[in-house]
Amino acid sequence: MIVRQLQTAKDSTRRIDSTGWNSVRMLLTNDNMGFSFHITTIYEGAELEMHYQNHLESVYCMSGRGEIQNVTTGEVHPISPGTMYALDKHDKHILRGFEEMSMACVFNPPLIGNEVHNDSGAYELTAQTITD
Ligand code: 9YT
Repeated sequence: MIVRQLQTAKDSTRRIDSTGWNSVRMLLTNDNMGFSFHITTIYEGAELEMHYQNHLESVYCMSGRGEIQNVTTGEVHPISPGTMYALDKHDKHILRGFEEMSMACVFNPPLIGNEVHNDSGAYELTAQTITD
């Protein structure tokens, strides 16, 4: 069994900071769960264009408000506490935070460690492993 505390993980290398967001990577590849699990904070005013070409991602909003736009179709969906979205088609999207949002995110295949978005908004399948 694996048990970790968000507060402890936040103060470790599991916390990744990037422009407009930070992510605390609670479960990663080397936990052998078949997915990774992150608690991500999207900052107020963030506008993030992403395209996870190598991963499937599901996101659940725990707090805050924003929206997600499907870049291909132009469709916009509001996000508030209780909203889940799944990028089942590797959908290119723009995530906007109208307020700071706290999100629970799952990635398949699991992230390895310290991934941040590349120029096309994807995570590469290589990264530095986090062990603790
Ligand atoms: C919700 C979202 O896609 N945020 C970007 C960060 C990502 N979820 C991560 O690495 O945890």
